Parts: sequence; structure tokens; C-alpha cells
Amino acid sequence: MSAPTLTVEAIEAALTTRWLGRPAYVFDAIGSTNVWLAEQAQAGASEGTLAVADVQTAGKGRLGRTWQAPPGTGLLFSLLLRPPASLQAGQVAMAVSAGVAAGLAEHLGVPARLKWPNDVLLNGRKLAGVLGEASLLGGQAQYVIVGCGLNANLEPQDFPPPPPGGTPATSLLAELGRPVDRVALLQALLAAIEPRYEALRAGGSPQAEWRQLCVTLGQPVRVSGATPGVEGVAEDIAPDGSLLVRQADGRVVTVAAGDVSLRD
Ligand code: BT5
Repeated sequence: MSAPTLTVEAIEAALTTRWLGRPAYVFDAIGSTNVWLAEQAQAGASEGTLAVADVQTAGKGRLGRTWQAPPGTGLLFSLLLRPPASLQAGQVAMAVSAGVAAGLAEHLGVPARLKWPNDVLLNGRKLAGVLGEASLLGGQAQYVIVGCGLNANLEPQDFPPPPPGGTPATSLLAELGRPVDRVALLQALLAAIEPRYEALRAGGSPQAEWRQLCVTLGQPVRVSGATPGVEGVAEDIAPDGSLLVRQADGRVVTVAAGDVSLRD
């Protein structure tokens, strides 16, 4: 039997979550599922709404970067979440990344790992990226859109070239040697994301799982983005998801997940 294509019917039939992923909207092509879902959020769409696309013409990465995948190859989706004001978009994105890694491990048995703050790696290569975007009103998040781009069935020639010195890409097709069913994978990811987001919303922390899965700890890092200038060894994940970096002078600097990246 061939894998079902991405349709609302196939996704609704597959979902095992209680509320995450409902309602679902599926696009053959769209600019960016994050952008579209933010418009729906502004119009009052409910928490849990899912947008999935077969291809994006303007897929967004973090800090103005782009996400690229040919039609029919990637698993590209966004979730609308309405976390309490105490949570930052970066923390929500970290819970989603952990869910993506855990869902991959549970569904396919692959050793997915996390690169702080938002990458999912397989065998040291970038398999997926997560982007959390908040709409702020009076400094508080009205809603958070979390998008995930996962390289399901990309052929190696479709991998975008990594930035100089950056993490090379991989795909499940390349790693497993066979294509994966994107609907079944989406179901597994949402089933893993839902309890992690609920735990975070209830005051829990992504710290324990991130400590376990994060390849960044113990590594030399340089922070770029809105708060650059931090360089040292990544020492730990704080309870709120921040990265603790020990600088050469011995000082430990706390780097929040919000608007920074690690240079490779
Ligand atoms: C991310 O950004 O990794 C977050 C990507 C989120 C994409 C999803 S797709 C559904 C939803 N809708 C959107 O519009 N976006 C979200 P960042 O850490 O900035 O990584 C971007 C960088 O990864 C790029 O500059 C490239 O170097 C690289 N890249 C682009 N496409 C890639 C791919 N398919 N696989 C691996 N690396 C890629």
C-alpha cells in the first residue's frame, strides 16, 4: 500500500492527540505555514490549529533565514498555541523540538538529538528545524506559532548547502534508505508534542529532556543574533531552557532561547 498523501482527511483519521492538530488545514503550496497561521490566530483561531503544506515558496527560518524543501519531500507544519503569559516563544519552541526528537525516536527508532535552541539532528546532521514566533501585545504573547520543517523524503541532491562551517542537512530517506509516510510521522510527532506542551503550560520544564538529548553541552559555542559576543563552553540548560555558557574568564553567562543562534 502506498503512503497516503497529505490531506485533511488522512491527517484527521491518523491523529491520536486530544486537541493538538485540530482543526487541520492542508495546502498544496503556500508561502509560509507560519505566516498563514499567524493571520488565522489574529482572526481568533483556536489553540491547536494545524497548518501543513506540501511545499512552501517562502519558508521561514530563524533570524531572517529561509527553509527550503522541494514539493512533496518535506514535512512542513505549524501549530497555533496560546501559552500563558509567563512563557516565552523560545521555551514553547524548545518543548516542540523535544517532542519532534522524541516522536522520531518512538516512531522510527532513530537516535534524534537536539542542538540548542531549535535544531533536531540525526547522526550529527540537521534533520529538522523549529521556529517559534510570538505576537506580543504589551510585552505579553497573544499567541505563539511554532513551525517545524522536517526533511522526510528529500534526496541528498535536494539538501540546501549549509552555511560556511554550518551543520550539513540530512533526511529520513537518506538515513533510513527508504521513504517515510509523512502522515504517520506527523501523527507521531503531534502525539509526542502534546504532552510536552501541556507539561510546560502547567509549569514544567524542558530542562531534563534537553539535558539528555542536547548535543551542544560540553561543546565550545559562539552566540550570534540579537545578543552576540558570548563565547565559551556550553555547560548546562537552565530550568527555563536558557543555555548556560562558561566564558574563558570563568563567568557563566545565561543565553535565552529567544533571538539567538549558535554559530557552528
Ligand atoms: C530553522 O531555522 O531551522 C527553523 C525552520 C522552520 C521551518 C518551518 S517549515 C514550516 C514552518 N513555516 C515556515 O515558514 N517555517 C516553519 P534556522 O535555524 O534559521 O535554519 C535555517 C537554515 O537552515 C538556513 O539558513 C539553511 O542554512 C538551513 N536550511 C534551510 N533549509 C534546510 C533544510 N531543508 N534542511 C536542512 N537545513 C536547511
